[in-house]
Amino acid sequence: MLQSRQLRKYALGTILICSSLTAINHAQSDYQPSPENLQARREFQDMKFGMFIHWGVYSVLGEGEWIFHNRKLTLDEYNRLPSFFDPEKFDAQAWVALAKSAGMKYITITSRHHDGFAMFDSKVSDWNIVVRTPYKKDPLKMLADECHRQGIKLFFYYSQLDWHNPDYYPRGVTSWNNGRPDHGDFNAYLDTYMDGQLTELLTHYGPIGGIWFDGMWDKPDADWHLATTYALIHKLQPAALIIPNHHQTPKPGEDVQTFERDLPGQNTAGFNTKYVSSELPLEMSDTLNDNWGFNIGDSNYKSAAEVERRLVRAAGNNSNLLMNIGPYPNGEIDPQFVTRLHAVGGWLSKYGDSIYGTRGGPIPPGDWGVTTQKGDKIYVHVLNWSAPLLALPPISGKIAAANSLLDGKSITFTQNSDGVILRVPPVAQDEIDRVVVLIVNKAN
Ligand code: JFZ
Repeated sequence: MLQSRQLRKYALGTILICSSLTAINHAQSDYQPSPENLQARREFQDMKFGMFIHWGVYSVLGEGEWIFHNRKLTLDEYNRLPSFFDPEKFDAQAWVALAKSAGMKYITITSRHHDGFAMFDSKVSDWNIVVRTPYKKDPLKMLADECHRQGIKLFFYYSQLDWHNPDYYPRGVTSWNNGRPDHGDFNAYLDTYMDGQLTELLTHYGPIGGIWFDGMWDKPDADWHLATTYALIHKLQPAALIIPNHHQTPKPGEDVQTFERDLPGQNTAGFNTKYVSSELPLEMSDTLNDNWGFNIGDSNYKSAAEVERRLVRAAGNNSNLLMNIGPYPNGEIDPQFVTRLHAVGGWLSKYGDSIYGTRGGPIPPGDWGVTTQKGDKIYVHVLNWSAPLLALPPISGKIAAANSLLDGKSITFTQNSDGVILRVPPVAQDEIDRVVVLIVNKAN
């Protein structure tokens, strides 16, 4: 763990320096999002809460998805791993039902991570689950079918960084000597291998929510052929959203700006950009414990209340929350995750109106809480305020009524040119978010 964090810090420094010096990628510069794409962006924003899933052959070793790198394994050693990855308990129906019961509206799953191992039936390379594992089946196909059946959108995480393919050459900042030859054809890697797999993912699994890219930071100076890759995706499925985790200002052709383990613009993690797009939908990803992939030594689970708070803060910052779980190698999901997700779903069944379909509200987020809005309603989420009166800055429009979301009881308020004062209800038992609904007659 420590080792991997240190390395990431090192990698990060290099990335920041390199990326500030060079304009690296020629993205899809003449990109005009199609009407379907713009519609998909709005639907994406409405969904607000998604399930991130990191699952691969690395899950067997129970030390996260960077184990190949962290243990400095050779190719020959890592190649043994798929032969004992056999997720006999994988149940697509149960996974999707779990996401739904948590109030999540979409799933983003690793179709392949940095080990390059395709968790789907790929004809482009035999380094995939169907050929190399005793399981022999395509879990992404089962998951896609089940998502379509249960009305959940499915996105594919796809690592552009590859620790396995020799054509990923020259190698990047995370490389080590794992036995790959000192030559390779990066253009073939991008145009044949990667675009070939992306074509499979966008043609064999029905309508897909989009592709969540990760790993460009490994070779910040490389030409990633983004223009052709992004155009290919938008051609195959115009509504598919391109969501790059490159921690930089969005490039043309990209449809969502995503932030890793941080609220948009708040770079506490140290590797996110402070620039926040006012145009693109926003997303932040986070982990339910401290790891993405299954780590047997990680019991640092966030409580349901903590997840709810993060979701509310994300929504108040006009962002989605993509919350990660790392399933076991046998396909089961840690019961510790399950109980927490069920609890969050229970909370959302009461408070969901103030989250789903909303956008960030008119009042800047503060330590006290955030606001969201939808139609003529402003939802005031009081997360951290112990006094009976809460004073807020002025808002445009006249408040016609103020009610507590939980019980519909009316809330006393005053509104004048100085702002709005609410008499917030006392905290009910264990209530993490007191939501006051303001009905506002918009000023003309
Ligand atoms: C990346 C992956 O490496 C990680 O395994 C996981 O999939 C996450 C969602 O995305 O995480 C990163 C990427 C880059 C840095 C740190 C974490 N970085 O540059 O410091």
